[in-house]
Amino acid sequence: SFVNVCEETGVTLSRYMMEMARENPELSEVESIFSSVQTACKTISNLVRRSSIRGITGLEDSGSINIQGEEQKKLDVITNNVLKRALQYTGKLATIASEEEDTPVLLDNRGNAVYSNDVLLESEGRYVAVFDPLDGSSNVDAGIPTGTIFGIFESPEECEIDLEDDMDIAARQCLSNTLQPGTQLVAAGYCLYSSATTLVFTMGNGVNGFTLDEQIGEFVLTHPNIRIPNRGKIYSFNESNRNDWDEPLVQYINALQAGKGESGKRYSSRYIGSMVADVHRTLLYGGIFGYPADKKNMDGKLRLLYEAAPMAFLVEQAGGLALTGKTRIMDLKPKKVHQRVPCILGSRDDVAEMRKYYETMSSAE
Ligand code: P6P
Repeated sequence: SFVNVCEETGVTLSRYMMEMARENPELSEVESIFSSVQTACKTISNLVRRSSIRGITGLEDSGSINIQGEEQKKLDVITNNVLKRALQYTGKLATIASEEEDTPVLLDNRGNAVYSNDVLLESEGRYVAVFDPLDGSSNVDAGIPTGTIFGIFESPEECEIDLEDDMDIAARQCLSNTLQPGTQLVAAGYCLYSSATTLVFTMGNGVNGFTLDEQIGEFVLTHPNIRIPNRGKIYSFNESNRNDWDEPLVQYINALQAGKGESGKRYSSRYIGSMVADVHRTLLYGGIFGYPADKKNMDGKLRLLYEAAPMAFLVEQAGGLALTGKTRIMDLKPKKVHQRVPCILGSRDDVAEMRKYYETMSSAE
């Protein structure tokens, strides 16, 4: 199984990935995908830092609305193209799905989208990449942290095609390539663009964090083998939605605010409103983060395929839990690419305590 490689801090990501590929030949193709991801993240970091200087802040001039119904920012489109190009020219990807793409895109080994309305050419890529190129982009003009979230699946050999839909054949083919549960993830990670640019990822055997050293232009290992504390003292939710939350969650948060939770201590509230930043703090400091279901959004706001599932993989690999309330997020198979899911994740004991409220109150119903 996976042989972990050198863990001394300071080793570059490029060297880490070369050693990892040498020790784990079955992951050597993932290494070239990671090489393209890290290059894309360096480019995105630069774009975000210099967006005001380069005049690429604000909304997309065309006033375009993405499939989520959100106004697209210039950086949403630019960063999506950066990541898409970096990934497709690896020649390792069969399909990519993005928050900023209406439907998944099937690629040939030169990285060109290969489907048209009727003919589906063969694609030699073995993997599927799913990503949110700039999560939290609504915050970027105010200098608030943002991030890139990505997940890598193996591409299934065959794909059932449902001829009922009105999408062209290849889009249907791609769609089923991407609709995989988090348990099928081969790798997942995020890149945080904040006071530092930090790439945190897992390949199924622990979580490692690399920080961009801009003096040498390399990510270097700074957070080997990240383990989330079993319990924290921070809860991280958008409390403006509190009146619409499930009752179990309201009771749980009330207990934390009154110091009446299992730890007996009052928790602090920290909410940045950028998932990557809130999850990164939760991974390092412990505590609980969530975008839960509410009466207005029964499935919450975060997307299962390219936000909640990759983050759930990371949190579980670091020793934490990631649930919809009661159900394990990684077990959920998406029905649609942009499907939303309630997402509550963090320290094992904090999330387990939250789950007790759901189990106790729903069984009482
Ligand atoms: P709200 C950003 O738009 C995002 O998708 C996540 O990064 C973040 O956790 C959430 O939405 C914030 O949503 O409704 O609290 O502003």
